[in-house]
Amino acid sequence: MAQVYKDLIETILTKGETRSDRTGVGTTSYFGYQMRFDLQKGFPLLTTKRVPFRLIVSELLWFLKGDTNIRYLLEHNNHIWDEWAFENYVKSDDYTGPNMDQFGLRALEDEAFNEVYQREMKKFQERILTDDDFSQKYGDLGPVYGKQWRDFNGVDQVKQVIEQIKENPYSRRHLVVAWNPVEVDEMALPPCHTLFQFYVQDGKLSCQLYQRSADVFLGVPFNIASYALLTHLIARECGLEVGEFIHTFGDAHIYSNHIDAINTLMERDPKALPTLVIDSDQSIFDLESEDIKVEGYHPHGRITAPIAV
Ligand code: UFP
Repeated sequence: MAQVYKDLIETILTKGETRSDRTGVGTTSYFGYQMRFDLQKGFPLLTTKRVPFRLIVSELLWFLKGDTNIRYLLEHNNHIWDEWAFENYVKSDDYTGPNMDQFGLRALEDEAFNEVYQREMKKFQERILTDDDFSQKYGDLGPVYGKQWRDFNGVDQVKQVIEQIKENPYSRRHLVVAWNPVEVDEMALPPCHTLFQFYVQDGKLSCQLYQRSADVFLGVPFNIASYALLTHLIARECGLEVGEFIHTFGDAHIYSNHIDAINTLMERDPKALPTLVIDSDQSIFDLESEDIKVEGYHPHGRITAPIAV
C-alpha cells in the first residue's frame, strides 16, 4: 500500500507540472491517475507516517449521519473542518475581531499573526460547542458531503445504494454523487471526492472513487483510509466481503511547502498493514466512533506539514 502511494508521489514529481493554485501556495500537479488497493490484504492506512485514524472514523460517521455542522466533529475532538467554518464566520458582519483575511497563508508566514489567529480560532471553537444559535449559524458548512449523501435534492443516496446492492448486486448503477451543481456555490468547500461507485463480484464489494482534486501529502492518506472504511461498512451492511478500493484522481498535486515532508516519507520503508475491527451489532447509521478500531498499526512517526486553506 505504502509502495502504491510512493509510486503516485514519484509520478507527480517526475511527470507533473508546476502550477499556481487557488490557495497561493503553488503545486506540482499531475492530471489523471489511478491506484488500486486489495482490501483483503490489510487495511490501507499509511505506515510511512502516522495517520490519525480516529479522525477518519469520526468524519466518516459524521458524513453518514447526514450532518454538516462541525459541532459533532468538535465534540469528537476532530478539527479537520474548523478552518472552513471559521472562514465563513470571519467574513461575516458578526465578526468584529482582528482582520483575518487570508488567515491560512498568513498564519504560516507571520508568527505574531499566528498567535492572534490561534486565539480567535479557540474562541470560535468554544462558541460552536456552547452557543446553539452561534453553532447553527456558523458551525454549518452548507450542503457538503453529509447533506448530498443522505439528501441530494430529497434522495437518500446511501440508503438507496445499500438497498440496490442487496437486491441487484450486479447492477452498474451503484453510484453516490457528492457534486451537486445546484448547491455547490453554497458549500464551504466544493467536494473533492465527487463520486463513488460500488461493484460486486464473487461475494466481494469493491468501491471506486473519483477525486477531482487531491492534496497528496495531507489529504490522500486520509481519503484512502476513509473510503476503505466506507467500503468495509457498506460491505458489512450488505453481508459481503471486501474487494478492492480503486482511487482515481483528477488533479493530484503536491504543495511546494510539502516537499521536505515528502522527501522524509520517501526515505522510509513500509511496514505491515493493520486490520480493521468493528466491535458492534449496530447498523451503519448508528455506529459510534469507539466501535471502530485498527489493530496492529505500528507506523513510522508523524510528519507535520502546513495545510493550504
Ligand atoms: N483536499 C484533499 N482531500 C480532501 C479535501 C481536500 O486532498 O478530502 F477535503 C485538498 C485538495 C486541494 C484542496 O488541495 O484540498 C481543495 O482545494 P480546491 O477546491 O481548490 O481543489
